[in-house]
Amino acid sequence: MRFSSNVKPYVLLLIVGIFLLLGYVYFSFFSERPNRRTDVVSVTPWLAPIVWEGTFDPVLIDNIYKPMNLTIATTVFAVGKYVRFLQDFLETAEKHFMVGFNVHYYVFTDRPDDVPSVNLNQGRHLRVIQVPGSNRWQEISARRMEIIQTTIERQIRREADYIFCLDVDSKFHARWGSESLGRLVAVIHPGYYEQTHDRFPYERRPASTAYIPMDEGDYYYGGAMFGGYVADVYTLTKVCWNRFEEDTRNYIQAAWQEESHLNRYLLDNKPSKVLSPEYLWQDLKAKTKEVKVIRFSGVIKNYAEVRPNV
Ligand code: UD2
Repeated sequence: MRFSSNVKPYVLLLIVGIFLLLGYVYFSFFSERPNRRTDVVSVTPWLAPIVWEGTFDPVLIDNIYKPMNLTIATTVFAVGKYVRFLQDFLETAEKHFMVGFNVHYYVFTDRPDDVPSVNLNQGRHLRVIQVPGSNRWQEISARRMEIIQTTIERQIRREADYIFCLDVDSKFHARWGSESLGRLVAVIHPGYYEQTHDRFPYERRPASTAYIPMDEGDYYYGGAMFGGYVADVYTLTKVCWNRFEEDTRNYIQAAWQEESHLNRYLLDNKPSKVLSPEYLWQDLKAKTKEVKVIRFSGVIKNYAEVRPNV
């Protein structure tokens, strides 16, 4: 069939139009846009959000939470030589962590004189609370549950709305904001997010109260961060500490101390929000393609040098 010369321009226009339409459809569906991630799971089977870059609008979410004038308690333990990590932790938190919110840091240490003086932004305060040292790092790490519980009872419940409990040997590298707020918040451990749950290092001995059978478990959560409403974190720390003590009375210590108890607790009490490993990375781990932003990451440390025992 031959087109007459005055039909040709219309056919060309039609072809160009079809190509433009196809291009639009392709970019709308396959390009990366805010609030759209197809390469990661962004909701749990119990319908809690899993927070990844690209699944939330930071401006919109801040506009919801900022007018509430919330106070966020942040606990951090710096016992023994771990006091050396405080400066970087606090300085980077002032740049990236809950910026624009009231933040109360509670620094627990046996070396109050070594707590660095860091310039804090408006609405942010730091309290130093003296705690005993120990010659066992396992005890320092696990007793955080007990000490957080008693400090919530004594003061935090009157001073804050939300609480985050964080490891000190870490730095913030990018926004950690109101998208992380929720009733009960946990973070997926960066070492296990690509593994199946039979590979998770849960406590596997039935004699421990942290026991999780091989066929159970949702995620492997990192002990370096948990948070939520003050009342919910209070119950979490109380239950975990009681179970830790019950184990001690039975001469057993869970594989990863309080982290094992945290994982058992969160299996029974599902978090209302789960943070992706963007919120708990490790400097020694190479960035993977799903992780678009590293927000908080553990520094490389010489365990034999910083811990009181190995
Ligand atoms: C993992 C967990 C950690 C904890 C621990 C339990 C991650 C990334 N980290 O880290 O949260 O569950 O396993 O075995 O999930 N601390 C002191 N002084 C010490 C020792 C520890 O202050 O001498 C505090 C400090 O705040 C530190 C935290 O306890 O950040 C955890 O200790 P760690 O960092 O040595 O534990 P690690 O790296 O095995």
